[in-house]
Amino acid sequence: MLETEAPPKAPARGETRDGVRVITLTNPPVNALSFATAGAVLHEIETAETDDAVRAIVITGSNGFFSGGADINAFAAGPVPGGKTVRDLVAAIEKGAKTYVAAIDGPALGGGLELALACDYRLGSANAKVGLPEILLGLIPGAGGTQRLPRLLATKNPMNFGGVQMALQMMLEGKPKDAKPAKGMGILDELVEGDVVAHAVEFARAKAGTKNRISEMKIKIPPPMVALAHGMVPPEDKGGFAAHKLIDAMEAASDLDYKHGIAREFRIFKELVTSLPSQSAVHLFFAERELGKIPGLAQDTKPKTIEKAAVVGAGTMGTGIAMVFANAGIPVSVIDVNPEQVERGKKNVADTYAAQVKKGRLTEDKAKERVENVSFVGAYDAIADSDLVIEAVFESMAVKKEVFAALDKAVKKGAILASNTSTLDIDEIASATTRPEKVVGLHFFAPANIMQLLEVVRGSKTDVETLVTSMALAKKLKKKGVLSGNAFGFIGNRMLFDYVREATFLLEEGATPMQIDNAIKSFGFPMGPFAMSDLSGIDVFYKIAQEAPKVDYRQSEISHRLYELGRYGQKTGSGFFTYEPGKREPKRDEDVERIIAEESKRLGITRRTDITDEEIVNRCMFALVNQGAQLLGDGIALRPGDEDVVWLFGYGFPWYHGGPMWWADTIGVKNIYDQIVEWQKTLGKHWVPAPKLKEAAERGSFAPRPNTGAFN
Ligand code: 3H9
Repeated sequence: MLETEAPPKAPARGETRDGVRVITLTNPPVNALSFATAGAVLHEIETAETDDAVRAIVITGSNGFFSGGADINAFAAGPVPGGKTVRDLVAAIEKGAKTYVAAIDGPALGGGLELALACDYRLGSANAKVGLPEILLGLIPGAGGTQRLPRLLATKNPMNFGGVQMALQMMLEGKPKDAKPAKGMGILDELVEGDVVAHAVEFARAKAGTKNRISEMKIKIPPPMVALAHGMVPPEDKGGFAAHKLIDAMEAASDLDYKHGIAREFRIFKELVTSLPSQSAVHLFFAERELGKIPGLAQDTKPKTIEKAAVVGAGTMGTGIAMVFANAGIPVSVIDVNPEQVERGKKNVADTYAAQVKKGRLTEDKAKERVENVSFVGAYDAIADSDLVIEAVFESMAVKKEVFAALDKAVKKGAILASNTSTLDIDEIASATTRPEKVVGLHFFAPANIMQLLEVVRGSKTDVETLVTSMALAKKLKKKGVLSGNAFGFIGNRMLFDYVREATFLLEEGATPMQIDNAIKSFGFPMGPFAMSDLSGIDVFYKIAQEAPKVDYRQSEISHRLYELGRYGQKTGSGFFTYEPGKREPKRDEDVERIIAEESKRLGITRRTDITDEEIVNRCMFALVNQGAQLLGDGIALRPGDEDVVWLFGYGFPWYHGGPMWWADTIGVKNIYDQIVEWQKTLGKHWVPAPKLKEAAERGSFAPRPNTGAFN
């Protein structure tokens, strides 16, 4: 009698080919091992195990995926009574009597690789990719990965504990390995050209009757290596919770036999799956995948192919953007009339790629190809046939309008004209052209070739094709494309202005730049607001302030005074802090503290000595959340998750807090609302609770909360 029954529409199928049963996962798009899929595969395994005509079993996936792992939706939804998981599959294979071969075409990730590791052999196509990325979800592998991968790699690479290190690094980084390195490491037994399943069937038939269980391999992990590993990952409360647990689980592979090792691994997995950092990471995983889903856009609009691009402005931003296109294999021309700027731009491109070659990140050939993909030109005629032009000139409406008028005349009809403005009105820029429907904001973050965020700003006349093309382009450029409405500062900077406003008001009330930056860093940001201002340039913020809409509450003069003193930040060696030549470490500056005290006096503010880190964090974060809520209400941001993605990839918000809006939910959005109502009375009229904040407070959260029950 079988334990499981085949569900009516099974997300797995089985067929016998001359004594070999081929079990194929058929759960599009990535063959995630949902309860239903695991149940169907288990049914197939049990059927095959009891069928005397079957001598060996091949497990494979469909649609170019082996499996994307356990169904991440299930972590939020919680357990289903009697629901099967990848753990049941791994256990069934472990106790099975037949020979198992995994035929891997495409990604085998997380539970997908764990399923393959439970098999006796693994064959991969050239497209195979194997990895245990659970750490990126604040988890550890929970279906034997921490026990099998180290055993396998230590056995295949015994010299100097090299295999143990490989396994540890692979699980701590969460980055998958391509087929070739995976074969080199010993994860794949064979690399197959052509039909990997057909080859696996032959292989399985030849190996039928043999067992090669990784669980029986022995491993020794030296204690100093464990101690070293703990020392290399972030502290538990700074995003390192799962990393430390992963090292603990892996240690069990050395200290305990397999049976006890997987029990420990699963105990840790269950603890992590309901932990806040993991729930935050899962939230961000799905928020990222929501980005492209834009309500109201016709599904049948096809993006235009961008075959040739151009960038106006050979400054750091312009050349950075050009390199993003070159990296994606799209030829790009950079136009600038200033020959010195062009020379600097060329040097920037050449130096950046040379540095990547030096660091071993790029081959000489690839670097050459990319350098050649970027050409520098001096006149608009040379970019007339571009499909897309991105303007990256000085942040001034007058200058931008001039550039757009010229582009409109010079560049072919139908081409998209984009602005890299970080704040300005896209509609006004578009008004300088005869094709406002083809004008869009593409706001890259500096350094453009490194930062992953791209705000796609929709003007009131931007047409659907331009939007769809821009969102598809973001994917092609390997950026997180977030759609924003057209408001001063869009999503990211609009929220930033309120955050910086509050930090600066705290200065006037009694805090110091160092105190504020340290408090924000202890929350988990890589740098505080004042080190960030110094990095971005106080002159940049000053110019933005000139174009900002006027507000009816007090405006801090501190950064204006620094600007007047020529203290622009890191580039001038001083700003809110001072910097030793060639160094980036901010140092306290008493002159700045004197200026701040003068400002407090001028404003009639009695400086307080009781400002705590908690007050600093709350005021800065609540400012972010309140503006985030305002932007939702104004229709500038589509979803709270989009704002979280913006702050994660554009501003260094700590992933383990899940983004400002998610974090608000975790600490209780009603608490934030009540506090803001209170601050409106005590701190001033700049604290106005946004209507969407009030709504969320009444409802209990911005977004539905995940189930926090145990995982079976
Ligand atoms: C795990 O395995 C735990 C075990 O150790 C233990 C268990 C006991 N589940 O990214 P894409 C969806 S933890 C559910 O745009 P790509 C995704 O949401 C898991 N759904 O495509 C999207 O849906 P929609 C460890 C998943 O080609 C669609 O698939 N595994 C899952 O650029 C397409 O996704 C991982 O962490 C999933 N596991 O990249 C792998 N994976 O269309 C996470 C994807 O409705 N996944 N979806 O928006 C990935 O890294 C990438 O999605 C992958 C495909 C490389 C697979």
